[in-house]
Amino acid sequence: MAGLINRWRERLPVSAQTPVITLHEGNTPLVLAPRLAKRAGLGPEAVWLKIEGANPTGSFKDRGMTMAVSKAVEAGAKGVLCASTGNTAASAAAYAARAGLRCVVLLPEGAVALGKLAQALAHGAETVMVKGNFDDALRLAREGAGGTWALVNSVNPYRLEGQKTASFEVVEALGRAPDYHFLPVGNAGNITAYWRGYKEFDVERGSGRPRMMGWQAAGAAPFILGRPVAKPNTKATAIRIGNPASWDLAITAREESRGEIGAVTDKAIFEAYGLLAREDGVFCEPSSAASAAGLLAFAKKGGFKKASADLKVVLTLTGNGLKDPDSAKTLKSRIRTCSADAAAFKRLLAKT
Ligand code: AN7
Repeated sequence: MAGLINRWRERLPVSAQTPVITLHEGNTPLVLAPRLAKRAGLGPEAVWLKIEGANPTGSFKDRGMTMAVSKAVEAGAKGVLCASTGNTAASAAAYAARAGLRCVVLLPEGAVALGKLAQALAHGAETVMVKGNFDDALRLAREGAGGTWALVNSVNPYRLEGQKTASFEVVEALGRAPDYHFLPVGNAGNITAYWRGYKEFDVERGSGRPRMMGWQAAGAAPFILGRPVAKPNTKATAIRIGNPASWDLAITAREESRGEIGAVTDKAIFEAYGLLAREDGVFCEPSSAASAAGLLAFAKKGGFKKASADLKVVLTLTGNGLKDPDSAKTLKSRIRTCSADAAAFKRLLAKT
């Protein structure tokens, strides 16, 4: 059955009366990354990528949005509202269009990747550029919510319920929970949701629990500083968030799982972004690559020293690389020109 509500209905807060607004999200690929594994000093079958960019709007947000929008329709909402660094807006716009609801998205002006803005506009979202950062936009969204406006940021409890299904899929694919789960952290909803999903399956099936390994950009790392960051700054705009909404829940996930939340520089994030694309063939957006940068940093400091032979590490790649063409242009790449002439092209091919 298509879509994650139909697939996981008995584990989600829905009833037979809940209208299912779906674009067939979920059921995303879990793909080995042997080259990245090698760079981390691990075996060729140790590192797996959960490709959330394969969701309908190109990010993991669709898992939460199918739930949030379905429940909004069930509750009689006339519109949905969100603040967003881009992906939540793209997803809300698509699911609201599908449901026939109004959709208002609040975006930090000048700090949203082009593809995400294109998605919001294409799906007809009423797009508002806020003169401030994401945290300012979320404050406005919270103020505007209520009445017939449903807030669909991850403070909406249905969002995390939808997102926890990614853990179910990982456990089903691997036959058990991984030993470590690496993912980027912005508002900290996803790390919370994954941990919830793993615990739920472990209680019922004894499938085990990973250490949750969350990664922030060094310029937007409130969890590392231990307090909100007033002016978060990173080129990984999706995680340019200074005051995470799910602060306490993320700390709980870290502590219960004996995990870590660390920070990686933009330089490390963009290096990992290029490596994933060139060496393992997976094009994610820069923020997603924080998980790979975190893996490499953790490996470098000797984090895997006592690893067992069948170690399993999963990285969530949260969004599709196509969303952010401007960042892609910063990658080391080469374009040559050629006249429309076969001989000229053959000469070009002969040169390296
Ligand atoms: C690609 O769209 O917050 O820690 O407004 O787009 O659950 O917030 C996006 C976040 C990671 C961080 N990777 O996840 C938004 C927004 C990508 C993202 C995150 C986001 P959370």
